Amino acid sequence: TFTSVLKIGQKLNEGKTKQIFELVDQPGLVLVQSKDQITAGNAVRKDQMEGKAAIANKTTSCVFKLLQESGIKTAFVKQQSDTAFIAAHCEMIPIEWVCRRVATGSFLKRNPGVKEGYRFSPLKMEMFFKDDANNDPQWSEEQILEAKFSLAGLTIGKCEVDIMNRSTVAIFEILEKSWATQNCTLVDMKIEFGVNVKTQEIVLADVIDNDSWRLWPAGDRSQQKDKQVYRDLKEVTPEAMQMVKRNFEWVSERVKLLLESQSRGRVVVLMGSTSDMAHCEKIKKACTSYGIPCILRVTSAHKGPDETLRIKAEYEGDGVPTVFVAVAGRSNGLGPVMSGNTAYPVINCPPLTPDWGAQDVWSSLRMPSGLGCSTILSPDAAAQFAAQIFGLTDHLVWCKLRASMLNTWVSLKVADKKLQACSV
Ligand SMILES: Nc1ncnc2c1ncn2[C@@H]1O[C@H](COP(=O)(O)OP(=O)(O)O)[C@@H](O)[C@H]1O
Ligand SMILES: *[C@@H]1O[C@H](CO)[C@@H](O)[C@H](O)[C@H]1NC(C)=O
Ligand SMILES: *[C@@H]1O[C@H](CO)[C@@H](O)[C@H](O)[C@H]1NC(C)=O
Ligand SMILES: CC(=O)N[C@H]1CO[C@H](CO)[C@@H](O)[C@@H]1O
Ligand SMILES: CC(=O)N[C@H]1CO[C@H](CO)[C@@H](O)[C@@H]1O
Ligand SMILES: [Mg+2]
Repeated sequence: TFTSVLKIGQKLNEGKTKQIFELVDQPGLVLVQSKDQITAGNAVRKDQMEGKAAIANKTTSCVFKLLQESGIKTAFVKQQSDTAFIAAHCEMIPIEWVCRRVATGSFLKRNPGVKEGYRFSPLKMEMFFKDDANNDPQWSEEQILEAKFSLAGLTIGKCEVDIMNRSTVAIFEILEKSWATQNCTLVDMKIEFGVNVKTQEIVLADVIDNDSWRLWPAGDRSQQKDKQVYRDLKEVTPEAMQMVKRNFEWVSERVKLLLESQSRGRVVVLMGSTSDMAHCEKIKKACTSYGIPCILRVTSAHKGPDETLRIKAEYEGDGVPTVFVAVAGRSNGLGPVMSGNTAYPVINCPPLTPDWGAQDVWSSLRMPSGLGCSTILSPDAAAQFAAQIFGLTDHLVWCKLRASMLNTWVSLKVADKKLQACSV
């Protein structure tokens, strides 16, 4: 058997909680090694905590897996060992992006008069310049712009700041939604971005672990499971450190559950004829990209209504939440007949042709009373709408929709920036 051994190169960086090593055989990638040490108040308090690195590794890898599967661009590549993972080599942007849903901690000190528990909707964003010597001062957008950071050949300007701002909000919402499945409130979070040295893309980098967020089970501060427990310790005793470690373990066990779907739905596409197969395959492909199983069936409500209703009963009978998509050209009898006979949602997605499309579409739009089917012409959009229905109860589907919205926004932003650069 062949075991690949990582050739560790020189140490590129070392901070309070981790070391970064070059990988000799994998240019563009680095090894991120956690240290068995917990710090608070900028390392004034420093205690070794055996096993912390392993727990942190587990937490980070699960969280990054969740974000990556959702479609968020991150530096994370793969887990290497108990205490280390491989990541894209980044030049780090020295700003901590803090995102808050509930006011607590340092926010209350900086904003006297605001009571703990104040809820931010929209989320509250704050930026801090990473500068230990000055206790990480809060920075305005203008201060970041004036700093004119240049990393891996990319200058951090308005476009980049906007991208990080938007990404932080999306990442928060994804983690918040995921923790909600465990009845846990994500109170606030801090993250860092880097510029991927190979692609010059801004990606979520560094780590996300208990150091990075406040988690309140059942929204109850007294049950907090994050590093705040450690910061709040009056005295560091072995028993107290055990409690902190147990809390961290609690998180690292729960965090695995975030990757599990809470409900399983499916899309059933009914087509009036196999001549619509290509159209239906597009719907199926898009469903699959959201992680939703999609089944294709052939049935005509005009020519075999008994069979249409039998197929309907098949999918109503096993308790799996189902969205039907009806694909029928010319006169769409299929969607309306389904809609009149099932309580599940029905989406008409008629394959319109240029010659008669303008007339045919009315068979999907003008319904007898009592029918609630919707009509979406694009196969991708029909799948997206089905995903939005499942996203109400399945956080993994919701997270993919949320990340996709962010990525679309970022692409537009980058396209506009390129266009402006060309026309100068
Ligand atoms: N993927 C990466 N590529 C390069 N540097 C990284 C990467 N991830 C983290 N780093 C950097 O590694 C250093 C060590 O991390 P850490 O111990 O958290 O430092 P700090 O004490 O400054 O928070 C930091 O400067 C961090 O920005
Ligand atoms: C981040 O986005 C929010 C909401 O769009 C906006 O109010 C805020 O000014 C932005 N901050 C920065 C630094 O861009
Ligand atoms: C969350 O709370 C609800 C209602 O109290 C309960 O039914 C459910 O089992 C809890 N879920 C978890 C994962 O604790
Ligand atoms: C070996 C070990 O404990 N490392 C773990 C780090 O976290 C990942 C993701 O949970 C695990 O797969 C590794 O086993
Ligand atoms: C403590 C810390 O820095 N982060 C913790 C967050 O959660 C995991 C899971 O328990 C811990 O292992 C981490 O150390
Ligand atoms: Mg750090």
